[in-house]
Amino acid sequence: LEQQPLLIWFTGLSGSGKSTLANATEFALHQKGLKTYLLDGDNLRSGLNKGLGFSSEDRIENLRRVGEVSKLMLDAGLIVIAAFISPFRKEREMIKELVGKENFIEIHVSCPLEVCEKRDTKGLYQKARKGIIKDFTGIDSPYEAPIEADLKVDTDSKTVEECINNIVSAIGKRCQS
Ligand code: GGZ
Repeated sequence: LEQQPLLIWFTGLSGSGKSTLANATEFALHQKGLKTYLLDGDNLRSGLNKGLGFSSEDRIENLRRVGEVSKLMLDAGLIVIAAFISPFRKEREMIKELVGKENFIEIHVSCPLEVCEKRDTKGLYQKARKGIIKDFTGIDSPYEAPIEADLKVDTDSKTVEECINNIVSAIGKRCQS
């Protein structure tokens, strides 16, 4: 694998495993001596995107800024790993166009809603069901699954290790072409 500008985009429901896989992907790429930067809700929504909530408008603006920041980082030659629910096909498409499709890999972190809800690592699904949190993805806000992702990993039936092997091999194939 060679250092080349690349945006590795993870999309999926809350609790699907995006952050886990994004972190493990970053670790695997570091092991190969590559320079990466990880963008996710935690580091963006607390800073640059502070003040944005979860209405469709705010999610669109959140993702627009993520796209622009990613583009700057690609210009600096980094491999950017982004983990956002990014529920709308149109915005994912826009980001792909913005950075250039040759620099974009879309990974669908697929996991049934029931399983994400059962995991409920942060107790957010329970709050959403009770109506304490509004506009929660999968409950009262939509998620549009990718139709043709570069790679789909099923975190319900596969181990983290299996998913990472598939992800690294997809990245490797892309970097050769
Ligand atoms: C979805 C929410 C919501 C609502 C708070 N809907 O599983 P998490 O906790 O750690 O990750 C989720 C994160 C989603 O932020 P993103 O920036 O990835 O979303 S988007 O791409 O749609 O802009 C979740 C938490 O924020 N969270 N409220 N209502 N997720």
